[in-house]
This record gives sequence, structure tokens and C-alpha cells, in this order.
Amino acid sequence: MSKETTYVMVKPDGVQRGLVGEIIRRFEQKGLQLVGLKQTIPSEEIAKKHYDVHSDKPFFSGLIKFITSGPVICMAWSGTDAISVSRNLIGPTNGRDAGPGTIRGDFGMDIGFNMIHGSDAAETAQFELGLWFPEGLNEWTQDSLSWVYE
Ligand code: IDP
Ligand code: MG
Repeated sequence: MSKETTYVMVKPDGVQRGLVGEIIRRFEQKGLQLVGLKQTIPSEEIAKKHYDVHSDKPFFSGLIKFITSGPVICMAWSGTDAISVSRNLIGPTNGRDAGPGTIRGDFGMDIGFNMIHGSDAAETAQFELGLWFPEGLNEWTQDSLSWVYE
């Protein structure tokens, strides 16, 4: 158990489909703390850095085209084990395989259009937060969290 901050991003399909509020609601209600939030249209440069691990995959160019096609919502969420907790809220990559109750399971039918990204490990979270939030995050005390953690 450790306090972590993870990078979460609503992708262009999630923004286009009007799912931003629904997605933020799920993270808030779970008990994660929002420490960074903004809308941006990603440049090709930032998109390629973000997805660099997939640069040799056949879907890479399509993925970059998709991510840069319109606005995304960049978020930073903090909490105990925030990385795995967020990945569980998000669900498996392909919406058709994702269980009900997960974001991809409840709203998605596709592997490419899967609405949301979440960092998969501590090192990736650190890299992605630095990439998308070079201005830094907000540290603040959320009083309600004293009723989330015993
Ligand atoms: P993740 O988002 O669940 O961590 P990754 O395997 O890291 O999934 O893939 C990154 C993103 O690349 C996925 O969220 C999805 O948008 C896209 N992607 C992955 N595999 C495919 C594919 O086979 N076809 C098209 N897009 C894919
Ligand atoms: Mg991934």
C-alpha cells in the first residue's frame, strides 16, 4: 500500500461522446483525489512520446492520428494504490472483454476507441505526469478523505 498519483486521460472518443462528467464522477466517488485537470488538443510530438512503447506496433500511426484528432481531458488522481485502483475502474483494453461496472465495460465496444487511458506502473505514471503536466500538480487537503480512509 502506498500513496500514488496516476495519469488518467479521457481520449477524443470519450470527449466526443460526452462521457467526461461520467468518468470524472466515477473517480471522485471511488475516493480518489483530483490534483490536476485540463483540456488540450495533443500535438503529434506529445502523443508520440506518450505512446512511445507502442511505436513498433501496426496500430501506432492510427493511434497517434486518433489521439491528436481533438481535445482530450488530462487528469491526475491521487490516493492509496491509485495506479491499480484506476486501472480497475477503467477495465481491460478491449471494451468487449471489459466487465460491467468498469468504464470500458459499460461504455465501449472497441479496442482502439476505448475512451480512457490510465498509467500502468509507478515509472510510467511519473513519466506521463511530467509529460502532460509540466506545470506541476496541486497539493491540497480534501477533508472528506478522512471518511474514505479509516
Ligand atoms: P491500455 O490502454 O489498456 O494500457 P495498451 O495495450 O497499452 O492498452 O495500448 C494503448 C492503446 O493503444 C489502447 O488503449 C488502445 O487505444 C490502443 N490499442 C491497443 N491495441 C490496439 C489494437 O490492436 N488496435 C488498435 N488500437 C489499439
Ligand atoms: Mg498501456
